[in-house]
Amino acid sequence: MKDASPQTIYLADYTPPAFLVEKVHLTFRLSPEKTRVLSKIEFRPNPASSSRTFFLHGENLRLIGAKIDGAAITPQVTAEGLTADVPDAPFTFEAEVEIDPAGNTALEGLYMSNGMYCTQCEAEGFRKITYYPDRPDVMSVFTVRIEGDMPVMLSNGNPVAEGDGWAEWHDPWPKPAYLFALVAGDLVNHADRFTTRSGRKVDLNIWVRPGDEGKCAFGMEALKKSMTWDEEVYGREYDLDLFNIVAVDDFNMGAMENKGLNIFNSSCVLASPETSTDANFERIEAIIAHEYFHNWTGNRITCRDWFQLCLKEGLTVYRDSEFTADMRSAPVKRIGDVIALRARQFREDNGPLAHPVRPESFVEINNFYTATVYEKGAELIGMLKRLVGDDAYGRALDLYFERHDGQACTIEDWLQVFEDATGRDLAQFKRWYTQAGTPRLRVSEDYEGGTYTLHFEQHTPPTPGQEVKDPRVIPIAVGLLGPNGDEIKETQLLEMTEARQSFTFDGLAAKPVPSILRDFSAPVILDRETSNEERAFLLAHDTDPFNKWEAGRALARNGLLAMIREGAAPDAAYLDAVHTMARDETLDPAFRALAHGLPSEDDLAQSLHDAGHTPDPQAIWEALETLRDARAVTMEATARALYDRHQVTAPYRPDPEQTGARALANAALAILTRRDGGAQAQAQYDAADNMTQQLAGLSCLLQAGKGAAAVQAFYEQWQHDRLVIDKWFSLQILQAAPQDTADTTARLTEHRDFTIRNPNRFRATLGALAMSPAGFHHASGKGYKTLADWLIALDPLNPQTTARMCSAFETWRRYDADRRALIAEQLDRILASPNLSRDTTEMVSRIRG
Ligand code: 0A1
Ligand code: ZN
Repeated sequence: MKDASPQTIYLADYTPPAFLVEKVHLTFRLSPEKTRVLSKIEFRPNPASSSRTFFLHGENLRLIGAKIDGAAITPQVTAEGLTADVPDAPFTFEAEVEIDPAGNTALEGLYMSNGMYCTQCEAEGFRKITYYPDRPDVMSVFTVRIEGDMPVMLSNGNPVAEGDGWAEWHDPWPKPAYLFALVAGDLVNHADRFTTRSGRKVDLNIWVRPGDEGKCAFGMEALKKSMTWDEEVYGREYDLDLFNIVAVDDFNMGAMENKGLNIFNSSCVLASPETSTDANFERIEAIIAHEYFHNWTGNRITCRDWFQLCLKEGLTVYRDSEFTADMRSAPVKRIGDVIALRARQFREDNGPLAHPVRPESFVEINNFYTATVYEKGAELIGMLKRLVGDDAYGRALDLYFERHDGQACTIEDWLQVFEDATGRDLAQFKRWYTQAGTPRLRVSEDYEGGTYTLHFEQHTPPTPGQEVKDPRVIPIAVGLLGPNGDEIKETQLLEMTEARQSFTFDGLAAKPVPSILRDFSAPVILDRETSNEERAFLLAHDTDPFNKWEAGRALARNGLLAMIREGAAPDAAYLDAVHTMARDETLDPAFRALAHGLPSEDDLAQSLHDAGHTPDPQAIWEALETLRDARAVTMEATARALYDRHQVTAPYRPDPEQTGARALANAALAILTRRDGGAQAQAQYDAADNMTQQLAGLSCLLQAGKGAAAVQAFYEQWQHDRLVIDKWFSLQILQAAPQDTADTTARLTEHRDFTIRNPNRFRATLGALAMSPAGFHHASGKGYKTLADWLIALDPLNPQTTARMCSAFETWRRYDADRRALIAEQLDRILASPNLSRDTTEMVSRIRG
């Protein structure tokens, strides 16, 4: 329900909790509509607080009764919680409340998903389970008794005892309430075992609904690899005798790191070759690792308050990206991460939702699980590591774990550890946490008498609430190439600290070609006037794989911008360079497949906007189509050869080699489809024995306008599999021509398998609309209206997912007056909906501006 005046929470207002919790005992009497939760909480006054106000969060709870030290009390209850008079000494608070898991469509707190009970407590869901100080700096030891008629009943930590219709769990590690979890249902497990390096035997389980047992093996291997990696690389060992993962069909996010009982969106853990693509496998491996790594970076050391979210998320994303780089190809991982960072985080930084990695205020914390907090947060860790060096990073992390184990910490604590471990002053580095916006880095150069100079100038445009930005420390990795393409200066790290700064390189026989921001050493936008010849030169010769890819990407982007702005023909230099690279068998196929990708429609729209032009989504789409057609003409024979050479004949494995080969062959298939009208795609579709090949075939057939029969066949083959049918919904929308995108979406929302109640299905459908710029921004406005209609319908059921999906509108100010008016109309319509949630109200108000 909309608060009368939603309250803004400020970091500056943080005060320590008045009371700490020693121990909690919870009893759950499960019943779909009337679950009883009995709590017994041992409080003591916090010596670090001068307040003695006793306040417990609680929302949508029916209070049955409460006691202090065994005597019944009548607390004051509001929509946000409960207050009571309490002794100025340790005391026990007890309460009995009733909640309605079956009616909980918001999927926060205790809810039901396909007949199974499960919880989601981050960030502030525990207060929907019982009265409690629901803040991360209150850590306590939990014992949980579950009573119910479910065959499997799980909570955090270790099982203590069980009997007919009950089970008891104890978690010895103090934790904040957001890490609490409970699951009960008809579940089966895929079990395994891991022995830690100190010899602790850990039982591992992935719990799934009967029928999904065959989709657990990959996740289990990923879990064991993660456990080994964290021991070897960070010296972190698992700390319980049991680690449970549960797959849940209805889940707002990807997964959740609850202590000893991770809960996963089933799309992020269930995998089989027949139903999952290579990309799914890679993502599942990364998410399993991410949640596991949280056991130390998040659980053992947690956040003092939600403003510090990046403390656990930035670091854990960074750790999972290192893991993937180690398991697979480091350059391919880096390029993929930068593509995603630019697509999501740069976009966020450029618009009305821009906020610092550590925000200073929020209305609804769930709206701050963003690309900025997660992905830019991870980039900051990467920069810190580059600046201090690998050894010092290792020492700092050891000190972090030693000093802060068991604590709820801040970014100040984190930076202090680095200062103490390295003797470095990080005051300027801290600006990366407090200033929003992507810095622009302008570069110019001169060469005289053997000395080459690079001149840099940094500037960060204003963001909402932050007009002026101070210069940041920017680690710029640079290498130099000689005129013949040889590397004459290996990568070195320039440390820019001023608004303008120059760096010189002496003793050069000729003017070099610089390779700047290697490995994307800082999350900035590099602005350098250079020629296409130089880009083609770097694409051919750069030893840094990221910058090699970047050079090709810049060539493609420039050519496309000229096509869009000036009606130019496809750039011959680009076509030639990309063709040469495709044939270079010394290059990793996965890299070549990536280098084949073109800048996205959204990327081009932003580039046009940055250059002072109003992007026309239809013109962008047409330019991309024209370039793809031109490429198909010049590359037809090469594509044929690549397709044949990179067919995988060995049994399916989602490993980097096979994944790379399939990615390249499928890039070739997309080219061939433009020439053969879909004959090869149909053959691939018919012969496919795995989802990667089947879906690539289907996607090409839809692209060629020949997909009708395959779409029908695919549905019939997979209608029993929710996760595959999500792909079926998405693909039809993503492959529709722009004028049909909204209508296809609307038609699919009428399909009997569409449901507003399942976030995966909703995202597969409406999210696909939002991810199709030319269709979403169709001049008729029907894309905007379709999305707004569904967001308005979803908000009363699930505010969190509604609010997240509103970001589809965040780029609206880039577009022409007609589109802006159409979008404003929809934003206003959403805002005018009766009882709009706090989540959606905040998001739409910020977007609307
Ligand atoms: N901490 C989880 C993500 C997560 C965040 C919020 C949620 O509900 C509001 C659910 C999950 C992670 O980083 O994996
Ligand atoms: Zn996380």
